[in-house]
Amino acid sequence: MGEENQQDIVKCGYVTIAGRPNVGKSTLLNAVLGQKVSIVTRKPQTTRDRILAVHNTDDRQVIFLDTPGIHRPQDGLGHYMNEAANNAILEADVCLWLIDATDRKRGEGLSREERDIARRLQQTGIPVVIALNKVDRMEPKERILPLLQEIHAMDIAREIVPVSALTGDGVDTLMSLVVAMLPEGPRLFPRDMLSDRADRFFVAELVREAIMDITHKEVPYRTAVVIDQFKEQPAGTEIFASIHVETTGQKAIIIGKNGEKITEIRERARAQAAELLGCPVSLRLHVDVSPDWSTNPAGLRKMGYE
Ligand SMILES: Nc1nc2c(ncn2[C@@H]2O[C@H](COP(=O)(O)OP(=O)(O)OP(=O)(O)O)[C@@H](O)[C@H]2O)c(=O)[nH]1
Ligand SMILES: [Mg+2]
Repeated sequence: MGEENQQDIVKCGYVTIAGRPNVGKSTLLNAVLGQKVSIVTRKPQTTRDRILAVHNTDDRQVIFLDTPGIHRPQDGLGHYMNEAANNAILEADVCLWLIDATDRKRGEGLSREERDIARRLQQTGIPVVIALNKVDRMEPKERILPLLQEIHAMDIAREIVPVSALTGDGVDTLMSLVVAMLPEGPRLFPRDMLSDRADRFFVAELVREAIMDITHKEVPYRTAVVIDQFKEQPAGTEIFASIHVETTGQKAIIIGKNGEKITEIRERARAQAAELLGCPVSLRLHVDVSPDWSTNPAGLRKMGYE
């Protein structure tokens, strides 16, 4: 292991997982890694930043970039998210374009937004593999055929693979095809490295995930989480985090009647953080009003989106 093994020649390269919001990009990444690196919710625009995660086996090192869903931006945060996704695509050896095969908004074939993505990918010249996700929800299975035919006719993808990131169906096949397209070389990252992010980033994300699941309407989209203190003590890790919202109304929603909401958010995030860190965690949350943080550059910077 260690030094010597890192010099082995393996299939090694960058695979960017890109696509529209909510198609299952982060679910797929977690499924391949066999652990949760990227937060997942039922709501679109969950992932806000490029997240690097490394999948090592004896014969491969796949460096995944999970990305925010490409959408029509409404504010500074939306622009930031799209740019993070587009930049990550340019880093890819292979772009894994995930499409929700069950999205009825498209009608029979690709939507206009999806055709925009196709055009952009074609312009980059980067090899594309398309995964048609959520096939577990597709009844009857033949409903996928018009979409398959349209994508096939566009000649944009080297491979088109139906998968379910949720059940794992087709994921091994997908990965074999993607890995076969990667260059050969020495590992670019240490074998024991999972991500380029520190634990405090993941804890902030877990708090945001709990908020996105527990609150509704505009609140999930106006919330950012910043870790103020992260103290590793012999008895466990003590974490102080600020939840930033834009209005006092949103603050009241997050706190809830008699503090019930914030207690629920804290308990959920604390339990997940303890699992992630493998030690007891004490989590203190504070809710702050930062007007317009999602629209102005200074606000975005303060929340770590720069
Ligand atoms: N039925 C089904 N649901 C899935 C599948 N993959 C993902 N989902 C669900 O789709 C929703 C969105 O999943 P995410 O992984 O957060 O999607 P994403 O593409 O990362 O979304 P953004 O980060 O917002 O762009 C969640 O509720 C997932 O459980 C699948 O294969 N089948
Ligand atoms: Mg995501």
